[in-house]
Amino acid sequence: MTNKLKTSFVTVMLLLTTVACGNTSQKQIADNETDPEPTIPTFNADSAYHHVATQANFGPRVPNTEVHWQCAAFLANQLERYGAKVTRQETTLLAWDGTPLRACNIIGAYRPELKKRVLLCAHWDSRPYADNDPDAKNHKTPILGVNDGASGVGVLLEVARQLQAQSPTIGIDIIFFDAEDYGIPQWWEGKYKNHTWCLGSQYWSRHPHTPNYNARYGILLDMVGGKNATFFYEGYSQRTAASAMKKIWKHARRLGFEQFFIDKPGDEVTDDHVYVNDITHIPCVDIINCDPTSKRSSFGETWHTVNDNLQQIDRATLHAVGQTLLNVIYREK
Ligand code: AHN
Ligand code: ZN
Repeated sequence: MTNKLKTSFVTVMLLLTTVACGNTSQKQIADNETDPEPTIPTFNADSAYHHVATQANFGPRVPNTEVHWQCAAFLANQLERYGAKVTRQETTLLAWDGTPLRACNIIGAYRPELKKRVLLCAHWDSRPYADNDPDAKNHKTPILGVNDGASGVGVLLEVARQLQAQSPTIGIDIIFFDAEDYGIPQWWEGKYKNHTWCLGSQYWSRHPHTPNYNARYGILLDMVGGKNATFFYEGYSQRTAASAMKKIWKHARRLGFEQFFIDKPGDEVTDDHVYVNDITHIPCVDIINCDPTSKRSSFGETWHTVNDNLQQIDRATLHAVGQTLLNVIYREK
């Protein structure tokens, strides 16, 4: 080869390499562009509202009552009808005053064969005492627990319906925890006891429905149906499940729900997510209506009162939470 020929050969090779590299990077861009945007189902707030109303119509779902068992059967059936693999986890739990509570966690699994999973949960029981009612004569009356209980379950039943219609890429577990709201009442003047709330989630966390259960993260819904609800970054989730929490709020705000999902820190709340976090080490985020600036009750005017009824429920709040959840779970790969 002459020197001149050598030079042109090298030039051609260099050019070819450049072209080849150019092609590769173009192909990568093209691949990313064709990576299909997942189709996100549309949350039906009427369907969620209907499920909230059905629970309300049972009356207070207080452990050791007939209605409580009827509602458990309804919830397990409904999950089954929506195509979930259902586990009923029945046990006896000790209340703060020593009362043995017949309790039942209800678990619905979608794509149980998959390792990659997300956990969605809410408590389904209602509180035996309206101990935050302005009228002291109601302090031992059971509450209807429509926002506090039924709202989270109603949203998750509509999510279950969507999961049946369009299979998610990852596995999903929906857990309805029992005996969350049997905690020590404000009127008790005896010795204070710890860990009296969240009995069902404490039990599930120590005895998950499948051995070595794991999930990427969990999302707990609590009081997600009230008018003008505000979800601040709940403090415990912020400390222990920050990345999942940021992702949820980012999607919510992108979808236009920034009046509900507030970009500000909130209080720390004792709720089911604390036990899920502490015992299973699955980071779990609490989406909870809690306004740290409010006067009478940070959980809202009707919290643990006889007025926690269907009139407090606003479909717009159910929709904001449900549509956000669908965005989060259908984007998981
Ligand atoms: C306490 O009041 C200790 N925690 C709030 C958790 C809760 C009660 N969620 C619903 N009811
Ligand atoms: Zn409560």
